[in-house]
Amino acid sequence: MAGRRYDEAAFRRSEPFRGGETVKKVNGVIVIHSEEHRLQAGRSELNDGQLVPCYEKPARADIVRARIEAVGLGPVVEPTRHGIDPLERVHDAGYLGFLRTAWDDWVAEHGADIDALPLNWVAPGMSRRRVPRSIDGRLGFYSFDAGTPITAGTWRAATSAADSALTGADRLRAGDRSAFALCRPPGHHAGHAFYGGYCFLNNAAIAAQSLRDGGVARVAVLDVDYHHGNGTQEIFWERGDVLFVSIHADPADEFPYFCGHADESGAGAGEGANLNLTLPWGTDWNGYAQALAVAAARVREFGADALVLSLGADTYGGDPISRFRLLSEDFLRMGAAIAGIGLPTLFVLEGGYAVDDLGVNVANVLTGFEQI
Ligand code: B3N
Ligand code: ZN
Repeated sequence: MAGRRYDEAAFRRSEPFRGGETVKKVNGVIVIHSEEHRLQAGRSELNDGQLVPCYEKPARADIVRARIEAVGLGPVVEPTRHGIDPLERVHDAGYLGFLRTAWDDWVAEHGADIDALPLNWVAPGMSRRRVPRSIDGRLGFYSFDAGTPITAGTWRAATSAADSALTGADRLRAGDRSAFALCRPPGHHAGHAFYGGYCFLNNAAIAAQSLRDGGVARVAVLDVDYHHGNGTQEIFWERGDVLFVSIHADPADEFPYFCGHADESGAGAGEGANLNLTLPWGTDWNGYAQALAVAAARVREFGADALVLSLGADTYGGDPISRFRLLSEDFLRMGAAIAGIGLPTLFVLEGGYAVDDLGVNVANVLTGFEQI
């Protein structure tokens, strides 16, 4: 596909969608979504020393879907089941086995009245050589935070989200210019053998690997979520065939804290195929657009044949857990800039917790993309 560059003048002639107004129908981007997302409905996460209601909740996907349909960005289709094999291309088989039975194992020990959260983690000098037998030990072994409850429906919701991303990858391979995997739970914090940050299976990484396995030679993953995609970075750290670029809040100040610094560039065959662009609290569109231009240039230079876009909208100024200052209309600009990279693009939903505005912000990215 020929590269189409972002044209600010053309963008200014288009109408920003802000919600409430009459919406203009735009060209469709296929949206893949499963109602099974609502099976992941955690009751509480540990935050500021207290158990508080989960920020990552079913209403997030519902409002995105509603807005997509209101602006005519569909059709919305169900994912195709892909089974365990494409998950094992990215995740450790032991980790997947743990995740599949974790809820039942937790209930056998603690009952079903509370969600499964870890309490103990391994520190330097302790051993990771043996996977604990106890469910409490295994929760700590395979996780990195206490904000990501495992519930009765976690496995089914997470595998449905991965299936959405895989179905989107299939569409790109079939020749579509774009697809949107409306995933819940999100994925970019989940690594080869760990969960955290509301993520269990790394939907974007699973889709990127599926594109590679389907014959796409070079794949780029661009992560525009407010938080660093530490799981995606870890999965592709030593890979020269998958570029990972992430624009995010400086981990010196923000979750996930221990990963995402600017000097992390990959290793082995992957040396140079990892780029972290860190931004300070308070970043608005001016600062963000500069980083996005650097990211887009790196993706073009890499010579990617397809782009997987980890789409978090928690860069929004109204987000309750984040500290950037993007406006709803800036997400149109973001979509247009992504279109300017000129690659078949699979959008995969990640974070974004300002639920009332999340639908507008996510749909604006897709609209901005489709209008270029
Ligand atoms: O970072 C937080 C957090 C920060 C501020 C909060 N306020 C002001 C109420 C609440 C929580 N929590 C740690 C878990 C963050 C997970 C982020 C998941 C995500 O969106 N990844 O992209
Ligand atoms: Zn995020």
